[in-house]
Amino acid sequence: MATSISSCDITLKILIVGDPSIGKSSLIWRMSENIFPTLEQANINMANSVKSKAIQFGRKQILLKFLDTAGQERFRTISRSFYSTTDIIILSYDQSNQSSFDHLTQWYTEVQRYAKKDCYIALASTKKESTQQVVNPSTAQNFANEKGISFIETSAASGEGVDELVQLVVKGAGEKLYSEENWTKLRVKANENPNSKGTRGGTQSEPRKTGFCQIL
Ligand SMILES: Nc1nc2c(ncn2[C@@H]2O[C@H](COP(=O)(O)OP(=O)(O)OP(=O)(O)O)[C@@H](O)[C@H]2O)c(=O)[nH]1
Ligand SMILES: [Mg+2]
Repeated sequence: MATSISSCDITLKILIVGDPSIGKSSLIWRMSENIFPTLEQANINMANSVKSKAIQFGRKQILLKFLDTAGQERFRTISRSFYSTTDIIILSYDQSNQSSFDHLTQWYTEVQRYAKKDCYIALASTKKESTQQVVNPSTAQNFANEKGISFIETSAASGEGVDELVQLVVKGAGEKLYSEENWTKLRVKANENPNSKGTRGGTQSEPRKTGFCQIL
């Protein structure tokens, strides 16, 4: 049964899965704090820690909680408890690493097996700005089409595609988890909000705006 979103703010848990060293932690840092972390930052304190970010959607605040797999993916398997509590799974591969793309099928099978039925799944590449591109984006797009999921190219280093990825998964998960009617009402409110006109960037004194979401 759809949960009413008129009475409560929403928390969405996000898990990024994919091969080791493809930039999962860096993408979490970029999505949550809008910075590209040093290697040390990306690795320290990520085990057992959850990064959070509040985004404003109309008059509602949505809390995004990013779960980091902290090395579990080395065995190409992740604790089932991660999957069972996650609302959004971002399947990821590195555009400069062919085998990380080749392993997507295995990751997708695992996600299908253990994720919640109403979990929203999307495909995101990493390292889009890298000069060592080996995976053709159209091949990834075909993979996504086959699975019926959306695909976005991103770079934690340059920030490309990251806001779009946040918008995509929040909208996708919202529509999947909450009734279409309630989510549509919320979207109307978002459009009424003069601060959510879709400008990207923003100054330091004003919150960064990303499409219909305003990043707090
Ligand atoms: N060029 C480029 N390098 C990146 C990008 N994102 C991450 N990296 C680099 O890729 C390496 C791995 O990044 P992490 O974020 O630690 O990757 P991870 O998938 O979390 O790695 P593990 O947790 O060890 O599996 C680091 O050297 C990062 O600096 C990116 O967008 N572009
Ligand atoms: Mg990591």
